[in-house]
Amino acid sequence: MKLKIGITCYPTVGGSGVVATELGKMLAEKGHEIHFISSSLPFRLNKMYHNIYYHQVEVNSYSVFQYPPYDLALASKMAEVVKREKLDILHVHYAIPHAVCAILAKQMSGNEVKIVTTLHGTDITVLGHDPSLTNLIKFGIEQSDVVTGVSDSLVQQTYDLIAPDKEIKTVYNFIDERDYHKSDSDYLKDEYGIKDEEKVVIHVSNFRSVKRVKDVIQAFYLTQKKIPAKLLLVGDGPEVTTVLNLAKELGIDESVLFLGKQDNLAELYSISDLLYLLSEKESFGLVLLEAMACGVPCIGTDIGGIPEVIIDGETGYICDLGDVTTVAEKAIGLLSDPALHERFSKAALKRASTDFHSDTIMSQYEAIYMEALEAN
Ligand code: GMT
Repeated sequence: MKLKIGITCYPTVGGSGVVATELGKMLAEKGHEIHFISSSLPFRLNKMYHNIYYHQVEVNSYSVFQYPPYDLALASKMAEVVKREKLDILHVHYAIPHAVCAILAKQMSGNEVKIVTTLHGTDITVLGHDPSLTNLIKFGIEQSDVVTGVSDSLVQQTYDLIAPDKEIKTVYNFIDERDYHKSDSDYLKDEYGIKDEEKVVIHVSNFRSVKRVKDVIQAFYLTQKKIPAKLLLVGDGPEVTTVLNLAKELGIDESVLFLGKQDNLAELYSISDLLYLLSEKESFGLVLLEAMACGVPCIGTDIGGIPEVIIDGETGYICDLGDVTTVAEKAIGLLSDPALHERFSKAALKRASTDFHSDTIMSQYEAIYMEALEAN
């Protein structure tokens, strides 16, 4: 059955926007009609699809409003699109504000459309601690027809923090395998001045404090004492200056290459030997999956959904939060043993292409849409 699906996400660079956009593209390829309803064009929507439409939410700052009313403008646009295009499903990413906007839009448009809400992490793990928002998040979850979370850990945290009277299903994130695969991009090593004998460690994030990028620098500092290596820092955000200052203080600024935001990540993963993701909050860690799909083993913290993505001792290692010494020990062991590295790399590739394959995840979402349509 072909469906008409509205998708709302924050379309800026970030895991939830990436997943929502890739989902829309893949559903369109399966013949569904997709309507993105968001404040700007999702940044990964870089190709023409005859069955993908984009409806822009205009947020006007009339002087009558003290703050521009994004939520109301979105709900109003959702209701308009639901009615005009006869949407079957509104799939919203984030409980607040998006699920709450969808509930309003559903009421405004005659209560026919079904709401599927996907929780991504920060909506629960950060906002869920704010007592002034807990009831609103609970309302958004309970009034949705079906709710999903991107890891078992996030689902559990949602029950612990918000206690909604609603089943939440885990549907893991996925990537487009056509974009993420190992490529021959060794020329980049020359261009970045990486010597043949040097190993490459990579970290990709939005450099917010929860990503603990200073721990990445500390772990790399210990790693490069034993193994000649370069660290690629990819992304941008509030902690960049502090992080680069730390690299300078430790005397390793020559070995730390800050690349800023980049598009062709598969090429960077393809020249990398190891990825560090040492966050203090992480509901899934999409970059882990991207790296694994390019054959890169990962070291992550024992936090949130990270241990559901990395299999400790098989596709990488799990270390305690802040334990940079163990991170470095594990990294040195892996980077100095080519046979072990090869085994981890193959296992990472296999895991990315089986348990998290886009076909599997897409089928789960399609089943969820059918379940939502059957809900009263
Ligand atoms: O990582 C971020 O800070 C961005 C955030 C977002 O909302 O896009 O990412 C969250 O959703 C991603 C996609 O589901 C997950 O892979 C990230 O782990 C999650 N971030 C956190 O939980 C901090």
